Amino acid sequence: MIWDHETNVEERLDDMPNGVVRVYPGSGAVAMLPLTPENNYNPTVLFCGGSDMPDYSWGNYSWPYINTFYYPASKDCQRLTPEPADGSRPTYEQDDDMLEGRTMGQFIILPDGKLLVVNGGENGTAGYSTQTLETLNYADMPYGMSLASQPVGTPAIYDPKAAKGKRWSNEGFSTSDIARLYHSSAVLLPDASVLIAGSNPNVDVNTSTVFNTEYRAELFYPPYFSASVRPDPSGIPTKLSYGGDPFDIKVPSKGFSGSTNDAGDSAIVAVIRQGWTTHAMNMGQRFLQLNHTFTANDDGSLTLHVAQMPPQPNIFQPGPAFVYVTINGIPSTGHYVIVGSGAIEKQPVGAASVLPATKRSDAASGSADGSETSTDGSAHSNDDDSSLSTGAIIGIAVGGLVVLGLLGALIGVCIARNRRKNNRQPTDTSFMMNSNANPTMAAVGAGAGGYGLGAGAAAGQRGSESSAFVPLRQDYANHDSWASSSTASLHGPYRDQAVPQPHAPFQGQEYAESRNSGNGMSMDYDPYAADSRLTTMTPGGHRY
Ligand SMILES: [Cu+2]
Repeated sequence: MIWDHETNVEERLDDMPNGVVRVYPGSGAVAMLPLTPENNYNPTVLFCGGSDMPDYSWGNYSWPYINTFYYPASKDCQRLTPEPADGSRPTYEQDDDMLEGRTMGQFIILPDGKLLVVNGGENGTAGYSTQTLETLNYADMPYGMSLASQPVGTPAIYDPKAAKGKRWSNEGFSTSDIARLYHSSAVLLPDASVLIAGSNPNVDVNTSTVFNTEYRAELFYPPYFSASVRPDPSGIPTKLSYGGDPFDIKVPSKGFSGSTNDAGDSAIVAVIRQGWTTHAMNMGQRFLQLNHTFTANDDGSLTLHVAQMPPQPNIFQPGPAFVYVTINGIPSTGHYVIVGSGAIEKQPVGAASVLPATKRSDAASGSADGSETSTDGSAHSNDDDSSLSTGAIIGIAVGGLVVLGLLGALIGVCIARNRRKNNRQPTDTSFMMNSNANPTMAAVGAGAGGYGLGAGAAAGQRGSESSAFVPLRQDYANHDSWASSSTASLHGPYRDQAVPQPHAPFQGQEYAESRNSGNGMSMDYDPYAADSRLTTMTPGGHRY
């Protein structure tokens, strides 16, 4: 459906091909592809996975009519450009299948313009229930309340610019053994790693069921962390306007390898809004590539001449974002920026930035060790002790992790909810995790990749260092230890807030107070759980 909110006119689009349901509880992974100068900032949406269960299966809003947890999730992907540039009617474009079926997969747009899909399950749907029409008793439900099974522990990366048939890769990716099903989350961090947390396909905290309530968080380091150095740009403004004068970003030569001309050609200056994450989606997630030209300086450094935001506030709303500069596929850290006025209001709009012509210098080149920062397949050298090791980069990244106010939202809410210390740290991993790394490596073949994945880089080697899950160090039993390692306030303002009555705006009261005498649940936030408070203590056969 396309809705013109100014005229309040709806235009119904064709049904999703192949009968795949992407919305809850099919819950496919959905993201807007990067908005770039090449696509003239015209949005295209990517839909992957979900479920193509027959209509009958979905049930009656109380429970599904089939045992969803045995039904394979979809691997189908479609693209849709809602407003084609030529004015034609929007049509779906069949895209490459994912490497495995996924329900509740979640897309994270990385600074290099590729999309990471994480989390989810190979079978079933989102939601939870105490029964299905095929399994009438809760005691007989094979995965407790979970309507999904076979968690997918291996992320995959989708390259929207790759040729069809070569867009997906998970070669060398490590696999988490933590199930991330319903109520899981992920978000890109300023260091370009991805924070992954959550999962609770149960009506309330449940630490003893098969897919138990999950408090452990992890960091996933995408393959670009195999680089020994990353670009260290300076001159990134703290505010971006819609149109207006361009600005310069300086990238020292020690932050990249190879010719400076190539570095300039490869550069991506991306404005990323990570979005607000829950239920395996990031609402408002955006990636916008600023236009640029460059000057290759004789000292090897690179000066990027960068346009302001396109003069169209509708495609990237005002407010906070991060700017990453990616050179040869290796991103810098993110620099915090305010887009437009930062407020929801009419935005000043200037003329599109006019950029100076590119000036090349064939003699200029970066001074970083070339073995680990290029993306063109050069050999990966491990015997070079003059550069930072990969471990060093990851170590630095971990050290810098918890500095984020942004994250406070996630962490603070988690802590507010994790009141009962005894319930913490479930470690049951007795269920089957699905690690497809090896089979799909074969399927994807050597052509995939592009992160310095050189001929000399054995998959096993990369698996151990270029993409990795790292448990987030934390002490759930002691909030002070969080506080001491974080500048984010754990006591406010990121607390559950009261919703005194349904559909009322937040009142700013602390939810903890209002639920002290209640059942300790946060169902007021879950539109699918309107009557779940009635069934907290004794599962009574409802689907949420
Ligand atoms: Cu929910």
